[in-house]
Amino acid sequence: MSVSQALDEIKIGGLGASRRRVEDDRFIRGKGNYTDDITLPGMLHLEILRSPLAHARIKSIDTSKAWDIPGVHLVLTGEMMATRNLAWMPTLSYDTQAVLATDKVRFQGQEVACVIADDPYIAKDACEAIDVEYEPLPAIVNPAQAVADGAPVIRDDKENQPDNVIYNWEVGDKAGTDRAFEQADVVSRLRLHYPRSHPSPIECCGSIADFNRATSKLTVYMTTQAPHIIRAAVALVAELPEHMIRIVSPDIGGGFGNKVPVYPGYVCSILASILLERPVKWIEDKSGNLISTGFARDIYLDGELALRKDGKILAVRMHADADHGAFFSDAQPSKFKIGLLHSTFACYDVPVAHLTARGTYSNKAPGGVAYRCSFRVTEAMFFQERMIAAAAADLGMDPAEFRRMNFVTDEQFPHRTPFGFLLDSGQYAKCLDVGLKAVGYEDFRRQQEEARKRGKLLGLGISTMTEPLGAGNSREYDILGIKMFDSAELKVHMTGKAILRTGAKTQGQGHETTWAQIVAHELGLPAEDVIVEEGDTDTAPFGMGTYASRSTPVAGAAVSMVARKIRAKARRLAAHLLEVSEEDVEWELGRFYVRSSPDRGVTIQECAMAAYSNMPDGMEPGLENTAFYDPPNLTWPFAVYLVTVEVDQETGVWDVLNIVAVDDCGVRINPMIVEGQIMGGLTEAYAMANMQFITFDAEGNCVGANYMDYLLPTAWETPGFELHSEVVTPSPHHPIGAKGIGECAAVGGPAAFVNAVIDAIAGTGVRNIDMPLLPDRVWEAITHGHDVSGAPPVRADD
Ligand code: MCN
Ligand code: CUM
Repeated sequence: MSVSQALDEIKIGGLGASRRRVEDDRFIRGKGNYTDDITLPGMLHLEILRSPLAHARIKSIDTSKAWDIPGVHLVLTGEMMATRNLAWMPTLSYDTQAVLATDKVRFQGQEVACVIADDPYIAKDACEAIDVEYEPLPAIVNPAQAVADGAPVIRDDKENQPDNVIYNWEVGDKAGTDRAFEQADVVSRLRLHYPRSHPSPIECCGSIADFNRATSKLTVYMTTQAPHIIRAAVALVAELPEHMIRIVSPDIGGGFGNKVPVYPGYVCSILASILLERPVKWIEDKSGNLISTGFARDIYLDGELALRKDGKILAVRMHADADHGAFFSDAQPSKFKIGLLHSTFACYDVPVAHLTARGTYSNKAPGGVAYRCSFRVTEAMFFQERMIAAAAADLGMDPAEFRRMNFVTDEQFPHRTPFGFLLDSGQYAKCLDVGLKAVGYEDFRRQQEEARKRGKLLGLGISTMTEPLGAGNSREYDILGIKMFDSAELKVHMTGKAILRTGAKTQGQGHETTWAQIVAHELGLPAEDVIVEEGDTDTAPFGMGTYASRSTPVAGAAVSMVARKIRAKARRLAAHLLEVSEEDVEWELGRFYVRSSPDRGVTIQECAMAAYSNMPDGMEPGLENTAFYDPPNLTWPFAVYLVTVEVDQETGVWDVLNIVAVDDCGVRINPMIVEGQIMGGLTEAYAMANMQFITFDAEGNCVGANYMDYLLPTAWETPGFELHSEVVTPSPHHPIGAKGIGECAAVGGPAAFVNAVIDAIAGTGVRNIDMPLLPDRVWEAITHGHDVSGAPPVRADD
């Protein structure tokens, strides 16, 4: 793009414009329209009774007192759900999940019954009036307990499930990896636990189901990141015809993966509305959200690097033990049981690798995948970068140099990883150089030496990452057999104003702003002339929703493609208006002109008018179209994050001195929004590394299901960031060269913080402290010179 073209684009809010977010007008003014803002005539309220125990047999449930409370319309239990075959529902990972417990409760906070009443207070009181008699069973809170001899079988509801193992899975070349290890000069090993974490968006989950007996139509307003998938799931589970189901995602107050799964509350509100023929609203409270929905991570990683003494990585060997909770309900679109964990070490040129993974049940809320993650890529990159730091230390090599010598080089793209992924493009060494310069690497190392002599602990952590973003393509990715692609529909009105709809669903990422910029880039219409709508299955074209930072790589690409279809038709209209043949018409941003006399031209707006008022003979009127986009590959952004810290030896408290981020996500549609995504991701990374404590005791009690322990950093705690955008490697297969960015900083960030703290205490012999690096853990590591595990169960006095 020439400079003058780029300036023209900025003028109309096109590609590269840091256009202000149009959605923020309503959000900042308190005029958003969230699920809980919606009130329908005659609407009732649903509250859920949750299990206080992690594992117990249900002996009896007495709901009679709840029914007697004035204002109560319905009390639902598992037994009643079972009469409609709805006590259990299928999960997106081909398991089953209890909607309301029948035989046993399997985690603390599990849904046992629910009450539908005139208002939420009556419903809550009535929940408390329900008597449940439990017979407690021993609880399992980690994979080692799950597979121990004599462990109670959690899923005794299932046939052919004699134990707590969900799967054993492997990928890579075992024999080749074994051979490479035999030839290694040095073998470096690391084990760690990536703790449970929770997306905790500001808005909790909720739904309003509205079944209309007269029309037989079910409308559900709900907090979902993927409305069309929910429609398919409701059609299957509730056995309702698909065209009689309308799912609407209104404004969403943050998703972060929490709003991908299907929750019992949704199902109960739907059934209640069908039974009562009135709208039923369910809005979760904060503790309900924290204790029962969408956990992520909880994985034990153990791996080895085979190394040559000059620093070359010869092979990677890795084992993962994933704790999935009581139901295997991962909402992830791959056929790989462990998600995309095997994207680990993708940015390094590793000749051979082997990964094994085992999934187990435990007495915890189901979870495993979704929190700003692209399905275990967060764990993959965390392990990779912690392992790289440990290996560099074992070799006595500089960690930056060690990375550089093992990176996939610019000439190697497209690069096939040993686990089978195909990397599209990147300039890894260049990003690292920018980062090292920005952080003042050499200088910092000198300061660190000097400070150490004075008994002060400074540390620098590096994390580099690449991430497979943009599920699918449809050849390799599907959900319940529905192939992964996405869509966009563009309607250009006669005055040149337009409405764009996609199959994605923004939850704060800014699609209403950025999609209009893509249309502006492709058609030359000012972005402000394009409104963007998502989330209503009756109007939006079919799409797979927003997660895995797939919107830009897939739906965003569909936006380009549909705009190009519109432009192709506009070209025919232009030729007609200019009275020349189509081949003689040239395009520049917003205007067609005659090649031989560039002064003779028509604007895109004039073409739009002609589509309704002056089309050539035989041409179909109107200027509307739809595009479905099936990406040929994932997009692979790259990033380098550098963090410097000071650790206080006496207390274990650590402070961040500096954070430098170099992100290459290809072409940036809206640089300001991209920076916002990176800052948000780094804030979450900092929170996970520093302060977010949510775990379990030996009885399976969830410790930290509150914002006193599971801290959300505010502007006060959050350090400042220095962001760099000078490296741009377009994705070769994306129509505008963009790659995803939404998760990168949350994926790559945590290792930079942990590496910084471990670097600061180098010399103590400590290889690992599990997140969160709470002061007492860091203090213990320094004082006793040993690793500190964060694996549950925690001691009662913790
Ligand atoms: N963008 C851009 N140029 C690029 C890439 C992206 O301008 N080269 C813009 C996009 O147009 C979009 C935003 O950045 O407005 C994020 O785009 P993308 O990387 O495609 O990610 P998605 O839109 O698919 O968002 C999903 C991603 C995920 S999976 C989680 S989890 C997460 C995240 O986004 N949840 C979020 N960021 C979040 N941000 C907010 N505010 N709220 C959430 O719930
Ligand atoms: Cu994995 S959390 Mo996001 O993909 O919605």
